[in-house]
Amino acid sequence: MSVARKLIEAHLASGTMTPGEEIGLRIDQTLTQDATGTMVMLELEAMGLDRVQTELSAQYVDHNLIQQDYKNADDHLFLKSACKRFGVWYSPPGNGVSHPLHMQYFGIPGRSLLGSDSHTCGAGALGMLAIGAGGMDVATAMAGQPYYVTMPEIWGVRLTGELRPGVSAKDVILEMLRRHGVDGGYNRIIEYYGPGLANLEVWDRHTIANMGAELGATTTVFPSDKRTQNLLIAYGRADAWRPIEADDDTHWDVTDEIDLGRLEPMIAKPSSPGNVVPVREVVGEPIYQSYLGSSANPGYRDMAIAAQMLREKKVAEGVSLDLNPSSRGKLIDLMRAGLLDDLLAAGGRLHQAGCNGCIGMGQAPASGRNSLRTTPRNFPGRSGTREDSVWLCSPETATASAVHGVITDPRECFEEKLELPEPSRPFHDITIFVAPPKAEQAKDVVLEKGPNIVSLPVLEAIPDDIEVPVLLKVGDDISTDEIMPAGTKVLPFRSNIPEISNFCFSVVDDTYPRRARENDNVTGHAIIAGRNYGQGSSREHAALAPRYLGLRIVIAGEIARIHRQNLVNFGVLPLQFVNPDDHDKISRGDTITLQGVKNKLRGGREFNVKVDGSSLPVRHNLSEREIEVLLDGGLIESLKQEH
Ligand code: MIC
Repeated sequence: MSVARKLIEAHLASGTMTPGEEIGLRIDQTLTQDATGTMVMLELEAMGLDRVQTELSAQYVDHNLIQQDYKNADDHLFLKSACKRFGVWYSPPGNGVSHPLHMQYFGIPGRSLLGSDSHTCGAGALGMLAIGAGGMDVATAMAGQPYYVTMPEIWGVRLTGELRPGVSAKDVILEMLRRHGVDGGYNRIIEYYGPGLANLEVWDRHTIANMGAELGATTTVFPSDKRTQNLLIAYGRADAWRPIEADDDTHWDVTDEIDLGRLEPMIAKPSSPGNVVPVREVVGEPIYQSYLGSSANPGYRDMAIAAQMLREKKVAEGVSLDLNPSSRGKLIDLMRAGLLDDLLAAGGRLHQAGCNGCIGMGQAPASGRNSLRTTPRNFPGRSGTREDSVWLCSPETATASAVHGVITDPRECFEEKLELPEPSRPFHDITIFVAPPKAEQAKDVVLEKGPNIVSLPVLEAIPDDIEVPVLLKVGDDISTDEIMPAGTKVLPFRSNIPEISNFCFSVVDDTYPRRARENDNVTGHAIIAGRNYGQGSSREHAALAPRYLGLRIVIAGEIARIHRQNLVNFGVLPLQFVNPDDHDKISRGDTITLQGVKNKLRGGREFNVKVDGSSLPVRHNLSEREIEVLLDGGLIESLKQEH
């Protein structure tokens, strides 16, 4: 068996491990961050939960750090009180990004982790079954229920050889994206194995696992081996280690191989993580910004390599070198090693540990100017600048380019490989978290709700006969950043659905919220989309806010896993075209009619919808459980009805 199947088998609550079938997974740990966590806590309140039922749940404040008015700060207080109330560990602002912190402080090989952030999969680096999901699914797991997902195929990627100087883990995942594109991992778990692993530290593996999300994969896993053990020993957590390896005769559903020794520096051009080419093809492009850090390059080595490359050098005039340490501890480690000096003396701009510009919270580039980033995503406008031009690359490429002021192949900066040993005593101090109080004390804690914290809207169930206009038609690869943007103007409203819904689709068509409100008084509406609709972030706001505005049906070429689950959780019917070309046959303003929804969904996978009188075949891939959730009016209603 593969590591992935061993992990699934150990957590299987329902179903069989047949690819394509729905399985239920027992969840040991959960992770939430502030941008999705406020909704999760409101959902726990709406469910009437007393105390979390997981082995461990942790809540991180890493997104909304700007505090330009009371909203972010109110959210932080709310989250802290909710953590005390429900029995969750709280990580205050300043500690850093959820993913590296969780892996370092709470990660345990062999355990399952569900997180309301699509990059939760980063913890797969430690041999965990770590999956990103929408907030409602995480709230349900916190309440002790299984997480339901389609049993994925296991995609074994054999690594051989050793990375050459100037090439690093980011180039491995960019090569995967070059080969397979942003939907290459659909309904698959990517598992890395083979002799090349011996040369990849756990933080390198984290980079590769993190951006498995960009391939649309259910998750990524690595074995738990000697390197995993060494990492846990360094953090004083030796007891957490246990070995987990794939068996020699493992059967893989899909296979691939990468010779690390032949890999060259890669870069994703604007504005998709799948738009990857070798760096050598784009050298000489002038740059405005080089951005280091984020959950996609969170390790000590990722900043340390930049510091070494920058020693006694200066950043080119006019280039902004933005330093975003992933955690308080990594910043302290760099400082203790004297490397922070090199970064700052060269001209770096130091930002606080957190998500920051990765999700458009500051550091937005000048319009149309090239920004090179080690972050995981470059969807249009995500940086905060509408006409942005963001490229994704390794710390080596970002640093070499910062020095020269143009995109530079970093291999020319290395005569030999630089040794970057992890600090022998890295910073690790559990008291940077607030531990949850005992159950007896927790009962009396009152949730602190500032004026920006608005309870969940009550939504009615889907009617049995639907007749709705198409209010929006979009093409392929629309990300949740386009459906429900983030950034400084929008993110502070994550705990306020009526307010945040005003920003829905503003990148694509800013008349949508107004038109939807006008129309919702009448009937509700439909959205038509192409392939890979809803890729990217796990934010359930991308389902809940359009639903609040009256969205009833999405018909798409294909809907990305987390977004599809979020639609179901909030009672929106996700359908797919049987013939992808039918996308061209529907226009904005057409009327979609579907009569007898209940019988149609229960009666089979394919049926016809009427589009302005003519019939089009559509299909659903809902499990029986999901059909009932949908007909009940969403997951909260469904859970209430079970009681
Ligand atoms: C992202 O990369 O888009 C984030 C920040 O991790 C999001 C979280 C969010 O939208 O709050 C995600 O992927 O889930």
